[in-house]
Amino acid sequence: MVEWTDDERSLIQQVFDIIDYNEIGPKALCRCLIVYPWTQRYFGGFGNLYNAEAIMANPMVGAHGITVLHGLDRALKNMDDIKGTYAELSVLHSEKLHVDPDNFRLFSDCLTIVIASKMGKDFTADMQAAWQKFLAVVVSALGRQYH
Ligand code: HNI
Repeated sequence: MVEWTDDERSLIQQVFDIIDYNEIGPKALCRCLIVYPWTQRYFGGFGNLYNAEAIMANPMVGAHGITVLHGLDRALKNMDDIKGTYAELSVLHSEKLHVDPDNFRLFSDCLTIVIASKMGKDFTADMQAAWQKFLAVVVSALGRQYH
């Protein structure tokens, strides 16, 4: 069971407060698909992913980026039971979508980079520490069904 200090809870909440899902979600997923092109294999039904421009202009990628961030929102609202919250999503990603769980961390890193570039100096080291802990718990919960 993961313990959260009041400071961590507040810092994570502050990150969510500045996140515009409609902007950050698409940017984070685009970055993941561009920087780690093998992650494109799961999105064969999304149409044109031919190059970075095509990925960034693809409305299905954008929409899915927003869906993923709404998925993260569930963890924020259930900080004390992230594992339970993601039990079904973990089954979906492993058994139905066959997503390699390493990709959860790759996506998380892209998300952190997009947030850091948006927040600039406001993304302090303390905030990064709390945020990365949060994402690590999310990644572990999503990967739980694979172990
Ligand atoms: Ni993911 C669908 C949440 C990472 C590939 N994913 C979803 C859905 C949510 C979600 C929510 C919609 C489920 C539903 O329809 O019931 N995904 C998350 C979260 C993370 C994540 C919270 C990480 C933080 N997903 C990833 C990664 C990949 C991925 C890293 C692949 C590289 N996800 C998918 C695919 C689908 C999906 C593929 C189905 C998309 C579709 O619409 O067909």
